[in-house]
Amino acid sequence: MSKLKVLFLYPNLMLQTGFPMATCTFSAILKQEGFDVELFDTTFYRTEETTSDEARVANLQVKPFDLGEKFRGLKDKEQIFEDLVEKVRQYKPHLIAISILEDVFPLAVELLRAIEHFNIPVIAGGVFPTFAPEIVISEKAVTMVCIGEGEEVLIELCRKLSDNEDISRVHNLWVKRHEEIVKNPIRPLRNINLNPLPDFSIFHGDRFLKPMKGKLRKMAPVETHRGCPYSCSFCNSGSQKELYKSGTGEKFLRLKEVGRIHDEIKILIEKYGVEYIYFPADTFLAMSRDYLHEFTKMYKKFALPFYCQTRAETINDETVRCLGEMNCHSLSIGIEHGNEDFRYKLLKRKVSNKIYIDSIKLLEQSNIMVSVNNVIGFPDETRELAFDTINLNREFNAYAHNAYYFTPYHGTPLREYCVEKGYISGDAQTVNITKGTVLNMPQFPQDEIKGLVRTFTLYVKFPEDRYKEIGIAEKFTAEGNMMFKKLQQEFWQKYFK
Ligand code: B12
Repeated sequence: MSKLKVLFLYPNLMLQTGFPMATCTFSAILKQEGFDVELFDTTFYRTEETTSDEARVANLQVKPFDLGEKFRGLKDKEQIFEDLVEKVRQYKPHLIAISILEDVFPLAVELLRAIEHFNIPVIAGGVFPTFAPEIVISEKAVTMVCIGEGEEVLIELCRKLSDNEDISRVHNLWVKRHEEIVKNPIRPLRNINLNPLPDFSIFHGDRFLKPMKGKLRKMAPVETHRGCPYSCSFCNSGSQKELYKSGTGEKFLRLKEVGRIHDEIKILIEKYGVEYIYFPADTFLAMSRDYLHEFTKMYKKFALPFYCQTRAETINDETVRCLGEMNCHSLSIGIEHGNEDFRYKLLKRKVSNKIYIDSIKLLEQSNIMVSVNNVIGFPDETRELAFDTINLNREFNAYAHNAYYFTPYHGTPLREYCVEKGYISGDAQTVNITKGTVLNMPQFPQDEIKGLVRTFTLYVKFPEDRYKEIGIAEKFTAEGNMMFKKLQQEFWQKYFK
């Protein structure tokens, strides 16, 4: 066979810029191996009416911003399929590799069906295929599903395809063969220090641009960790740990060597002119004191502003000092829910309200812009419980108090709970966390959840004597919408000048 050609497909939400580490890393690895790689990305097509960033602006979570001229000429959704077919016709790949998060699975299926007639093998990987392999493999257009990490799978698969060898025994893969599905065991975890600098060049250069706190920045992600030490019941990270604990007996959480991170950042600045870093770790400060000191010493030399997310328990005088020395610009903390009992029992998140309040107050004394993330519409939640979240948020001053809809992702313990309780059907498909709830709960109707998500920040920031007006703004009636618009204007004037 001539040089093996791989076409990566990245089904994305409209204008959700920022890079997926997996696709960029795979591209670098496969190029290193001597294979040819190209990409088809849906980011700049009009696949939805509004972007998730616009939904955040409407719900008063981020400052209104203008993405600028560059982002105005989006192509229509129909055009995607024509463009994709044309791309496949011209490039003639030997393998199509698609990365899928749950909320873009329907789009992924549409894309794959549009090119099914080319009869090119398709490998699907990512969090959704890992935790819902039956659903993904049952799609006719999919040939193989990768469970777990993909680096070594892709290397082996491409070598085998290139050498015309049997591909049905590649570990981590579920492979369709005749009428059966071969389910191979999980292989050991990847040593992430072996990964080369992700290849950002396969994506359009505008993918570097990301609105951060009302300003468009040239941003790139740098992977420091893989995995999370915690196991919250609504997140996929706990299930990753379980997958490998039972599959290979290994610990999923790994940290990259500081020296490797240094080299990546240096290239990002020198080669790509990056001016802002995003550390996509689930819990950035999940590191030992020694590692933190080594990291701080290394990063201080660059001191590029950066964004990261961490847990409240990791915030103390020392970590705040280190974040300051490194020039941390923005940090998110997941509050998730304001009722301790509910949080401990249902969400398996054992952190007290006191720790939340103390950690955010400590951060208030720094220059770091802190956002807190909250969720409304958890299974069994009531309006009263949601007000516990509002009341906890009223105890401190964050730059943004975000509220998202609870989303029952496949592979999370809370999804199973939702099915058990009859809040969703077993085959329910989730939607993006900014777009609505899929749970049907008699004690907490969908419209009430929607009303509270849109007014959450108002309840947190406005004095209690305004609650009557906010109550009106919760309703999706002409009067409610008018009141919401009025309060929204007032909020922007006051808090997002
Ligand atoms: C960084 C990040 C982002 C980035 C980049 C997203 C991306 N596609 O990588 C941004 C900011 C864009 C983002 C957005 C969102 N995210 Co996010 N994000 C993360 C985070 C914190 C780290 C992901 C990461 O970089 N991991 C490192 C890479 C290397 O791992 P990986 O992507 O899992 O890929 C490995 C394997 O899955 C596999 N693999 C992946 N793709 C493929 C493809 C092939 C062909 C093969 C063989 C293998 C393979 O191999 C990779 C390496 O071994 C995770 C949490 C987590 N720990 O995973 C959440 C996570 C992925 N995000 C999540 C969510 C919900 C979202 C949003 C909906 C949130 C929002 N704000 O709207 C959006 C959705 C965007 C979309 N396109 O639909 C959920 C996904 C749940 C699900 N089941 O789909 C996660 C798991 C967090 C959670 N709640 O549990 N996110």
